[in-house]
Amino acid sequence: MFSTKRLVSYAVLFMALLVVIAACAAPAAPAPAPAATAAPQAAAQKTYKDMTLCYPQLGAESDWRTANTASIKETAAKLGIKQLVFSDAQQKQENQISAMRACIQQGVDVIALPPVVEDGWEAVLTEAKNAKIPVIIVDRSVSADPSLYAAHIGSDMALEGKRAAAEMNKLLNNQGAILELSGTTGSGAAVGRAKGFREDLNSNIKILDSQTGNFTRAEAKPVMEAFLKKYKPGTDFQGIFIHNDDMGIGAIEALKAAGVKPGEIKIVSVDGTRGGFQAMIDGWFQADVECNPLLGPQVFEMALKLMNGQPVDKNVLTNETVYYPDKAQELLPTRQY
Ligand code: GZL
Repeated sequence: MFSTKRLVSYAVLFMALLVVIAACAAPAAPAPAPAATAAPQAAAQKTYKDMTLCYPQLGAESDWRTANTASIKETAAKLGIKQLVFSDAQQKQENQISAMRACIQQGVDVIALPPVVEDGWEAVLTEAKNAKIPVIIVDRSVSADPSLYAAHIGSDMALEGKRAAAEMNKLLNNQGAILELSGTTGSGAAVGRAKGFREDLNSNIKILDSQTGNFTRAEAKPVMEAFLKKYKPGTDFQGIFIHNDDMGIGAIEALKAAGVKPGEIKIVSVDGTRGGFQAMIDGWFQADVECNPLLGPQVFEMALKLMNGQPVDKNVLTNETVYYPDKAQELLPTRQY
């Protein structure tokens, strides 16, 4: 028989064995929790002082364009942005594209492009996108795929054309013949206005002829002179649709020289500049469809949102109206452009 002493030793051995087995089978103690990591710091919000914005302006062809340039430059100065990279393309698309490429090279934060014409922007917009530089299309539209730019801010040009047609229908009592002095060929403004005008012009009013005056006084005057050699005012045509006030002022010079009196021919213009208001006061224009150039505040507000990765509306259209001679004298002193 085992002595008591031997039994105790066996028991101690057995217990030790149990402890060893339990230790081997016990799951490993969980690793200590990692030290809590701080939440990732939200990227600091960019401010206007951080902003370098590229504005490859299309030209200086009209009072509207001058006011648009002033709105961009004055807003940039007021907001105290880091840098406005401004250039004037003299109404040439190749100059605008070169200016954009220089801005992409510079690594600007945002490009705001007022495109001279609708087509031909895919390549440079793709380059900007690949460089992760958002592009805002300003004023006129582009035909490029909307995925190639962040947003458009500007006027509904077709609506402006429709408004002009409604005025012409009233002025000509829904019958007769008119001439058209259109804006820059292929520009979103001229294409849209012509389209909207034709959609809503009364079918009893004939568009006798249409020529471009490229949105300038200097180019519109000879076009009107040529029209007057071909068509008798009052007899052959009773009205003129003119795509902007500057061309209207050029046309008035030719009408005056041909002995036409204010009001003999019904003229509907577009923009609502001071020059257009004066032409209404003098009896030459019977209506002026508003097209607002003062887009600076909206452009910079949207640009800052884009810099901070915030969502923006894809198409921001300006609210516009039609102005008439009976209010022109009273409103002229209030006009900002
Ligand atoms: C319209 C703008 C046009 C104006 C013209 O939004 O692009 O260009 O109507 C200007 O006066 O030259």
